[in-house]
Amino acid sequence: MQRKKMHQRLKNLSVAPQTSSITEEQRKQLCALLGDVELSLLYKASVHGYQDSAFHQRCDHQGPTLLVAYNHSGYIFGGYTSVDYTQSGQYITDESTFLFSFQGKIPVCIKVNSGHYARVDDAGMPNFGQQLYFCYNNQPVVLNQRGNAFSVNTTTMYGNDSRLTECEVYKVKQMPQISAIHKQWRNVLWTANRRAQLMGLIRNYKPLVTSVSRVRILMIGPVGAGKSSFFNSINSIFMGRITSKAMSGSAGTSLTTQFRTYPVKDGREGKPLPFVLCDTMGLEEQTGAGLDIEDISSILQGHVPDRYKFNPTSVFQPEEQKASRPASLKEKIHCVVYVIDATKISLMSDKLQEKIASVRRKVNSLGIAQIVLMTKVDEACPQVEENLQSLYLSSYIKSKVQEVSSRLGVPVSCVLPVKNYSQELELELNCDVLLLTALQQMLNFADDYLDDVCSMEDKPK
Ligand SMILES: Nc1nc2c(ncn2[C@@H]2O[C@H](COP(=O)(O)OP(=O)(O)OP(=O)(O)O)[C@@H](O)[C@H]2O)c(=O)[nH]1
Ligand SMILES: [Mg+2]
Repeated sequence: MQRKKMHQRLKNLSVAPQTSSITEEQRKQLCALLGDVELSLLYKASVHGYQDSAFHQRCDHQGPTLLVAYNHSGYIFGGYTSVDYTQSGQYITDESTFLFSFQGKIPVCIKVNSGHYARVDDAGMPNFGQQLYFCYNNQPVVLNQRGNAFSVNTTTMYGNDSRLTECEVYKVKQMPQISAIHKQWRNVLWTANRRAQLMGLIRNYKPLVTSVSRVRILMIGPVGAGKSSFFNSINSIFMGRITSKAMSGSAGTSLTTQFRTYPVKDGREGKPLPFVLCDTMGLEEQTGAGLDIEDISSILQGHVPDRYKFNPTSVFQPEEQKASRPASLKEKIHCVVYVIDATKISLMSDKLQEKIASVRRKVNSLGIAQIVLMTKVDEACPQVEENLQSLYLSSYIKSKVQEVSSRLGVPVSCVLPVKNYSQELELELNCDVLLLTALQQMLNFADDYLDDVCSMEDKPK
C-alpha cells in the first residue's frame, strides 16, 4: 500500500533521535495551515517515552503546539491547540483548535465545533475535545471516544488503525509579519475603490453580441458546494444587504431541485444587470441520482425553462416544437462555472470526478467557456478564516487551487477562490472583492465564447 511505503520511508529518515518524522514538504503544508510559523520539535514519543510525565516535562508552558501522530497503516494525523498545556484540570475553550489528517499530500482540517471545549488540560496525555486521545493510557494508541466536539470520521482520518508508531509534539512559533504585498501569489487590491471599480465594470458590461442582452452563466457542482450561495452572495452585493432568495443549506441530497435562472438587479429599484446566474441541482456520484448529464446538455443548449423540476430518474424532454429548432444564442449558456468546495477536493470520489469529466467533455464539445469557483476557503484554512486578505498569502490555498486544477483538468488561472456569504448579517469588503473579481472573470470568459461564435451565428453590429 502506498501509505505504508511512505511511512517506511519516513521511519528510515528519522534515525537521529531528535529528528522529526515529517518530510520538508509536509512541514511546509502544516505551516501553511497556521500562517507564518516555524515548527520546532519538543517531544518525540519513541525517544522520550509514551508516559504522560515525559510529555508534560517537555510540552508544558510552551504556547501553541501541533501534535503529529503516525500509525501502522501510514496515516499522518494530529491536532493543533493555541493554548498551553499546564495540567490545570481546566476545560479549554479555543476556537482555533483543529484536528488534521494528510489526505495524499495535503492536510485536511477539522475545526472544533462551536460551543464545544477544545480539550481538557489534565495531567494525562493530550486529548482533543475529550474525544480523541493520543497515547491513551501511556500506550502507543489513539482512542476515539464518541463525542461531538469534532466531526471525526476515523476511517478517513487514520484508516481506523489505532496503533501508533510515533507521536510528536511541535512548538508553533509565529514569525514576524513580512509585507503582504510582496508575497501575494495573485494580486488583489482589498480596497473599497477596487470594489466600486469592479461593480462599475460589471454594471457597464455589454455582451459582445448585440442579440444577447444578458450573458447566461451556469453553475454546476456537487451537492452543497455553494452554487445557490454564490447567487445569493452576488445578489446581496448589488442589493446592498444580505439576501437569501435561493434556498441554501445542507442536506444529504441536493437542496436545489429546480432549474432556476436568476437575474440580478442593480439595487432594489434598479435595472437588471447584464448577466443571469443559472442554478442547478447538485451532482451526485451515483448514476440516477442528482443532476443528470443529459439534462445538463439540454440546459447548455437553452432548451430548459426556468423552474423546471429535475427528475433524476427521467431526463428532460423538450416540447416537440422547440426540440426541432435550435435555441437562439441568447437562450444558450455562455459560461459554465464548476462550483467546488475547497474542503472536499481531496475527498472527491473517482466516480464524481468522472462525472464532472464527462460534463467537461460535453461543454468542451460546444466550445463554451469554463471556470472553477472554489468555495469555502474560510473553512479550508484557519488562517484565511481569521483574515480573508491572507487568501493569496496562503500556500495551503495555493495547493488546493493546484489540486482542483489537476483533478478537473482546467488551468490554474481559471480557478477562482471565494468565500460566499453564509452566516454573516452584513456585507464585508474583502468578501465582496473576491466575489466580484470572480463574476467579472466569468463575464470576460463569456465574452471570449461569444467572440468565438459570433462570426458563425450572429454578427456584431
Ligand atoms: N463557510 C462557508 N460556507 C459556505 C460557503 N458557501 C456555501 N456555504 C454553506 O454551505 C452550505 C451549502 O450551500 P448551498 O449554496 O446550499 O450549496 P448548493 O451547491 O446550492 O447545494 P445543493 O443545492 O444542495 O446542491 C450552506 O450551509 C452554505 O451556507 C462558503 O464560501 N463558506
Ligand atoms: Mg443549491
